[in-house]
Amino acid sequence: MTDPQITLYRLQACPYCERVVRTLGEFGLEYRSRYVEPMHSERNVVKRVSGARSVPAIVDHETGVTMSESANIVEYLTGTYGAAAGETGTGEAAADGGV
Ligand SMILES: N[C@@H](CCC(=O)N[C@@H](CS)C(=O)NCC(=O)O)C(=O)O
Repeated sequence: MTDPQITLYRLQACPYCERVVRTLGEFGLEYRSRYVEPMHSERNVVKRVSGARSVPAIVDHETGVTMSESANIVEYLTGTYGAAAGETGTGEAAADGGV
């Protein structure tokens, strides 16, 4: 059995996290949820991984990408795994902010 490709750091009833969960589901991506401490000051695990205590945060073990901020995560997942990703190449537009 292989480990899921993505680890999602999340919190129960966090709408930003749910947005990422929906996107992961949309693209059929396998992920493992790691629930962080509700107390912000105690979220050392996610802080170590992403540099921030806020959730959601993801680690994509396939690409080596780690990031937080739901909008950035959704953009990354869409650019990398969305329907258009195969057509345009590698989702570079999303990765560099489309500049
Ligand atoms: N702008 C962030 C907001 C995320 C957010 O507010 N998450 C809450 C939990 S629902 C949190 O971790 N707050 C603590 C913090 O932002 O440091 C995003 O879209 O991901």
